[in-house]
Amino acid sequence: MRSYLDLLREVIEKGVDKGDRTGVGTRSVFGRQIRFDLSQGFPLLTTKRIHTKSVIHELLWFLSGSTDNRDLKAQGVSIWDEWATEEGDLGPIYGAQWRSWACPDGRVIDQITEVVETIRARPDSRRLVVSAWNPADLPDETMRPQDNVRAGRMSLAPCHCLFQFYVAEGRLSCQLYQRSADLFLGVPFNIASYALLTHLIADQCGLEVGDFVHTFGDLHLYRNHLTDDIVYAQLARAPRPLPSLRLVRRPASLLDYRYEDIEIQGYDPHPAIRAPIAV
Ligand code: THF
Repeated sequence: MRSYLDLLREVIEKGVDKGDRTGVGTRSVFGRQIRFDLSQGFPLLTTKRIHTKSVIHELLWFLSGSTDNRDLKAQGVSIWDEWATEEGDLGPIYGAQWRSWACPDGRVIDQITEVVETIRARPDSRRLVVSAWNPADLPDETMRPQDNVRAGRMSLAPCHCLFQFYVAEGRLSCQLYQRSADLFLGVPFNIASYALLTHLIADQCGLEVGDFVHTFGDLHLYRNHLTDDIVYAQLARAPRPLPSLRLVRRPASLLDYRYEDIEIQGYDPHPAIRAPIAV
C-alpha cells in the first residue's frame, strides 16, 4: 500500500514548480490517493511527532460548531492564529458549514447530526456526505484572510472540503476529498483528524472502523520545506509501528466527546520537525 513517505517522494520527483496564493511557491502534483485500514492501527505519522493534542482539540472544536479561535486558544491550541482576526473570528469556516449551513430560506442544516442519523437509519445510503464547500461563503482569493472575515466571508477556503461515509459488513469507512494539501504540515494532521472522526462516528453507530481513503487535488510541498533539515530529514527516517486509539467513554451523542475520552496508546515517533507555515 502506498504510504505517506511514498507521496513525499512522488511530489519531490514528479512535482512541477507552481506558484500559489501565499506567494511561497510549491512543487505540486494533481490527483493522488492513499488508503489506511483503520483496524490495523491509528494512522498517526511515526517519522515525526504529531501534536495530537492540537488534532483532537481542533476536531472537537469543528464538531462543536465554533469558528471562534478563542475557543481553540483556550485549549492551548494555536494552529489557526494566522488566519483569525484580532477578535478571534475566522468567518464561516468548517464548524459553521458542518453544523449550521445557512439556507437562502432561513433554514439551518446540521450536516453532522444528519449524517450520523442517516448512518444509523439507512447505512446503505449513498449520500452520507458532508460538504464544507459553500460557494456563497468563499473568501476572495485576492484579499487577506482577516479582510475576508471582516467582509463576512470565510478567512480561508476549505482545504478538506467534502467527505463521504460508507458502511459495509459492519464497518464504517470514510473518504475525504482535499482540494489543496500541504503535504508536510497539514496532511499528517488531516489524516489523523478524519481517522479520529471515523472512530467517533463508528463508536456512536455501533460499527467497527473500516478504511480511511484520502483523495487529493493539488498535492504540494512548499518550497521552503524542501530542505535537508525538513522534508529530506523525514525521508531518512524508518517508520515505526502504529499506535492505537482507545475511546474511554461513549457519550450520548457525537457532540459530547471530551478531550479526556480519547486516548492514543503506544505512540513512539521520531522527534518533531519544525517547519514554517504558509499563510
Ligand atoms: N495552511 C497551510 N499552508 N497549511 C495547512 O496545513 C493548513 N491547514 C489549516 C489551515 N491552513 C493551512 C491549519 N492547520 C499546523 C498544522 C495544521 C494547521 C496549521 C498549522 C502546524 O504548524 N503544525 C506544526 C505544529 C503543531 C502545533 O504546534 O500544534 C507541526 O509541526 O505539525 C490544514 O488544514
